[in-house]
Amino acid sequence: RDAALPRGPPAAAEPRHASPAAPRRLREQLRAAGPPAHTAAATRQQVRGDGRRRELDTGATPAARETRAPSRFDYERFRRSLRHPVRGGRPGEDPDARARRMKIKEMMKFAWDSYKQYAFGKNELRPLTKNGHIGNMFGGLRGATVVDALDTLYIMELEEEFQEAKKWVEKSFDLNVNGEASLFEVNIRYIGGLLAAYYLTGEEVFKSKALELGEKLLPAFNTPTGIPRGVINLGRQDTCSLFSSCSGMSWSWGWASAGSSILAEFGTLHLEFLHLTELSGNPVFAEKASTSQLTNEMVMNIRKVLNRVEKPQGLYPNFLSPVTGNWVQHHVSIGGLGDSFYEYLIKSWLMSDKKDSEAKKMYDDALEAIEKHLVRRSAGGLTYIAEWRGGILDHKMGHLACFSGGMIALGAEHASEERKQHYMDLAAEITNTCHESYARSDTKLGPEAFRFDTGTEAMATRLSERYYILRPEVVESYMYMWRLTHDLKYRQWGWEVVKALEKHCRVEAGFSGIRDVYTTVPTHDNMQQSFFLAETLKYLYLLFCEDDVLSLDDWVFNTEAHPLPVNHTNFKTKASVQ
Ligand code: DMJ
Repeated sequence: RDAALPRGPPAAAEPRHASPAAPRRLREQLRAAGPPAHTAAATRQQVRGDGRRRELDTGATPAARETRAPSRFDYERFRRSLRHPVRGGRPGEDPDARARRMKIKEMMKFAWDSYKQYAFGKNELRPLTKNGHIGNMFGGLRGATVVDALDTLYIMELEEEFQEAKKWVEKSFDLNVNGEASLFEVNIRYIGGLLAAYYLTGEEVFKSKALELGEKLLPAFNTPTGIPRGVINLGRQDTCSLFSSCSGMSWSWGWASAGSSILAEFGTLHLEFLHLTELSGNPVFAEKASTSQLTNEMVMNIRKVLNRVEKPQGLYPNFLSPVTGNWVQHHVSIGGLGDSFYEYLIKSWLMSDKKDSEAKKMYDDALEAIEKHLVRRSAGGLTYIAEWRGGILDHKMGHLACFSGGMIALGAEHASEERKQHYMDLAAEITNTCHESYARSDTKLGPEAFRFDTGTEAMATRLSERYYILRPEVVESYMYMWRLTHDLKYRQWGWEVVKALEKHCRVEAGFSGIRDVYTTVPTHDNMQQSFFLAETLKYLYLLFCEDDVLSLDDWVFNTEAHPLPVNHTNFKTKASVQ
């Protein structure tokens, strides 16, 4: 989760840990296979395990793309398989809930309109200076807010705005960029956003952009273990010709110990990559993505490595070497650096229509270890999840860790009979603690991190941890807790957040994060994060919808709140390559 945000300097400024070993391996394979059949710029070749050569369409030219076979994914059949309509009001619903939902829709429209007016096509809006921000998380890609907002606009029935966003994707979303991107961020925001937009609307443009971008991420997996590195140069594939060096295409973050990869980054690919496989109609891409090759194998391979390596006390540390497949440090956290790895285990199982039992077991075992070693109760009776540093507990919980209330509730439903209630209680207690971190602040918004030591409970103790950047995790848990318990307090708590956002974060030209939640005259950070539109406003809206709007029976939300369908029917039969 969001390893790139406030933790480290930008990718471009990082010392690089090039990955010579994997390209070398690739080159050796290629040499063993003999000279290339042809060397067209847009085509590379790789050798399969069985020694046969296969072509990798880089999709570098429009002509190359046109030769792709039409998709075999049967969209209409997929839509018919959904158990509930995806959006819209329901007869007889609570008028207060409707009114609150409409207020949240107005906030979304305001956030979108402001972005459109001052920053359209840039990655984020700077609402105080009224301009756009590009940053360096997305490797030259633009329009992060457009892609992140698509499905929220659609679900909220902001039709005109959705069309504006779609048109931008069609006409201006350029994938031929050259820059260093976070594999994780591009995957959760862009691939996730495009996939969700496709599944919700059936518009081909979203699918083709997702597949094309997905291909650009594949070189990150060229490491000795197959564990991807965190940073990828999106523009460098074309320079990696058959017999020339591919090195320099991916790196580890400079701030990550000893060239390691981050658990939450390589552990947060599974949902999107399985859908890239599912949707691929391009024989070349599908071949890569099918059972034994690239995308599927890549994400399944990550699990193999994780199952092989010894876990201290059953816990998963946050840093793993992509070269040796061993842990590099013993820091464990359900917040930043670890978080969405756990989330994707339970969601992989749900998305597989409860067939991926390996993911379920990994989740169950991990949660048991977390509960035993990390979950603690404060003197004041608040349950929290501490961080673990080689056996020593740091009694701190990050805002990011607050997604775990929702995750544990989601998993509780499917726990063994004797554990169900226990996990629901744990989820409710953690969500309550996260609510306390909001309730104890002057703005009623929560800090980036809060602590349980030196007499403090659920409050930030360091100046550097007092900020709020429009993050979603607390309202995400309210949404799941509401859907799974129907306890009205979760709607009340969500409404408190709406009021606080309006009061402290709404400015003339959009919404801004604040630097200190403990003062009612907050300083704004001049940034409307794209996840505010993708997640915070979406989860708030869903909190005031009937349960069958984006029903949890039909959809799982990726870690950026982009809905991906549960695989109830085996569409792959229809969609697979001949
Ligand atoms: C989002 O990009 C995602 O939720 C990610 O998993 C964590 N960080 C941000 C929001 O806080």
